[in-house]
Amino acid sequence: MVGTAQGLRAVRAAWRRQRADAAGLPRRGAERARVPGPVTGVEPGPGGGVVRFARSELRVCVTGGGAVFWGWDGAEPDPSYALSGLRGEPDPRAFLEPDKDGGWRVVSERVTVVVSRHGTVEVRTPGGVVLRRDLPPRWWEPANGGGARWVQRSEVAADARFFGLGGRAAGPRLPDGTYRLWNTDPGGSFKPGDDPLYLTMPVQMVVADAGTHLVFHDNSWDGSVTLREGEEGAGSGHDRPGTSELRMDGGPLRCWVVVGTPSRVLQAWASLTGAPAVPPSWALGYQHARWGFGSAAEVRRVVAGYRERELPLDAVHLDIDHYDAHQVFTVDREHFPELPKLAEELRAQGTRLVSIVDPAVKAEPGNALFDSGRAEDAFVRDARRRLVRGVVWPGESVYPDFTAPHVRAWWGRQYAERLGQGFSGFWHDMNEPVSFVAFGDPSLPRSARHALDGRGGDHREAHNVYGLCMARAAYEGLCELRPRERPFLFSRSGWAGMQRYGGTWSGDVETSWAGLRASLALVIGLGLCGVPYSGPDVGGFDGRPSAELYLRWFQLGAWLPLFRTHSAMNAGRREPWTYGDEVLGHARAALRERRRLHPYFVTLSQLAHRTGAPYVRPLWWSAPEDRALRDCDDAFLLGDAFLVAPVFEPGADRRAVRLPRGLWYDTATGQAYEGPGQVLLDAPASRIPVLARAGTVVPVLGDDGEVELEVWAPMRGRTGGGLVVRDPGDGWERGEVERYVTRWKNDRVVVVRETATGIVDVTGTVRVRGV
Ligand code: MIG
Repeated sequence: MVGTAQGLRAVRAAWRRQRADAAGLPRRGAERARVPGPVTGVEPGPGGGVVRFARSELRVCVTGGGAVFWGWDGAEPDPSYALSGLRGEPDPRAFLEPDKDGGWRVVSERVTVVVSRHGTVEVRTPGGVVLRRDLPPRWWEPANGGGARWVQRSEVAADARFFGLGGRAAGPRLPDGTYRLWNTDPGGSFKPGDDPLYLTMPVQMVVADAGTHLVFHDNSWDGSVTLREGEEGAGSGHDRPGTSELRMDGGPLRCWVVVGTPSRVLQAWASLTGAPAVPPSWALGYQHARWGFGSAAEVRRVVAGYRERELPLDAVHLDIDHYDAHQVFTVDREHFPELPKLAEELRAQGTRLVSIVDPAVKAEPGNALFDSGRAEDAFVRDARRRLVRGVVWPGESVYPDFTAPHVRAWWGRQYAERLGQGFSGFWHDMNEPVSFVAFGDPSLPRSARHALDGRGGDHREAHNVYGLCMARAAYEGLCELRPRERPFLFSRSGWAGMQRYGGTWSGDVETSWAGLRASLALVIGLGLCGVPYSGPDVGGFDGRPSAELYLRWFQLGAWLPLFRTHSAMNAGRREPWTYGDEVLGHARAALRERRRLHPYFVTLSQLAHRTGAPYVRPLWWSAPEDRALRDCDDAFLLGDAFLVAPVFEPGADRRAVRLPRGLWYDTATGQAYEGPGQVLLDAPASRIPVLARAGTVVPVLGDDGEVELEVWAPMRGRTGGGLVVRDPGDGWERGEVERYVTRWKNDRVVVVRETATGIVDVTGTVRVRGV
């Protein structure tokens, strides 16, 4: 665009905007540094109390669930965009009590918090081992008043590894470096190392020999985290601890820490921030999207292509090219006439329609959405009460302020139009939010005003929760409009707690082998931050993958919660028959296996809702003490049953796989391997290695279309088992958790179901493998 007259105008406008933005923010001027100073007194209270220092105070509260809150300078847990209504009560038995050297401590069943005389806060296991040491924070306060910037430096064990921080392409184990906390559209496809991306979160999961903990700094401002892994002294020298340094441009210094096994930590996290929404059953199938179907006729042709080749297709996603002039909540009626009819026709064939939804509203009187939003005073304004304008797909646009309740309600009502067109699900895009004509950042000016649910503030605080609040608007709107169905939505941007409303996807990932790797890193990392439903654009977003890369991506995608092919406007196509007959055959096998495992994905989605456990887990999930597994990012666990080892290299027909302890069966050959250790497995073009844990019980779809149980023999002399939740349909029913136990009896594998009233032998009805 630059170089054209229009481009020059846009660049000049961007400069003007940037200057206006700076002018709209309070000038920082001289700053004074502050640290807490020495302790001056305490005030015990339920779960902890308040420790006073010369120049600050610290509120500490341990909840019965093992989560610890602390806040400096009077910060409390509320208000918060991350927390759900429910959270643990203060532990009634825990109080501040004197510790040595003039410090104070709170002792509870699961965790001990020790506050030193100068404001160092240590989180220790009940056995006294330090998991995290937060040094006294340091604030910089503008001499002429206003909010402080601050830094919190923390130490963790020398062997600790860092995970999380939202969707990070360099993960899942986060290498040393600085990670910005500012949701960003990279403005083109991304690859490993590109940072930040669309979805950041101040959530760290730290795994060390001494234990696992999660830290959440409940603060949505711009900031950064600098991580540095520690080093062990190896006999001679001292250990150098790992460090994490969090710098925030403003907002409260408050955090939550949860301690325990990975599964306990995620459970406590989900109870703090909300249970992950359960996607409707069909959203656990295979979905296909394209930017640029261009017409309903083309959609029909593509869907017919799937049918002719007997490839199951559960949903088709329409991108912005089906809008009228790129305006959300409209339809290009010339190319997509009678959308409801198309939706009905596809639905009859088992394929739903999903619609992209962008937040930007074309700023043009006569545009119905603009007019109705203006009547509601729905759009973001600047300090002088003028509408803030950006440039997005519809052209010059304004942005709904989703941090205002009345705006969320207004926006939520707009989904009635989408439901009327026959759409069953929603794909939120561009909600970092994006403006192509930048204000120094491809987003809104930092001085833009937001309601922040009555508190009032600017974009510096609202930016990172923009996508989260948009998801809330849609979710709540859909619950009102269609109360008997669970909404399906997934969103490019978001923040801590977004799992309450839906999932996400990996955005515009580069079409390369490196992109393939990054796309898995995002899914694992987001799962550890409490967002279990996600997946990549299979095949990559841009360009055209080689047949081999496409196939390996497809084979990975088939084992991820959101399994979707998608690509950019001018990129190569992503239908499985585009890459020749051999690829088509192997893709068909992957699709069939996905369909066969549908009842298992349903179980995982129900368990994620109940326990917070992500479907996709790092290999160390049940063995965080196994150091080799912490460094292993090329494979993952799918629930308790499977270990999936994708192929990330061209030309590979075998790969090394690191196994956690226990017995594992190669599901293709039935061959058993004992972990811990590394094995070399065949990975021909027809499949990627998938191992089943000995003793596991997996619900699968039988040839007759009924759910049956597939059981992998336990290790001799050991027992196994599994949980199963049957598909309760697309409403709000929860389904019952069925518990199975497997064991050897003489030379036979016996399977029983444990119920409240007793034990039922179900051996006769299951299929046993691995014997
Ligand atoms: O500026 O709607 O990540 O999935 O196809 C690009 C067009 C806008 C970015 C999304 C991508 C989508 C595309 N969108």
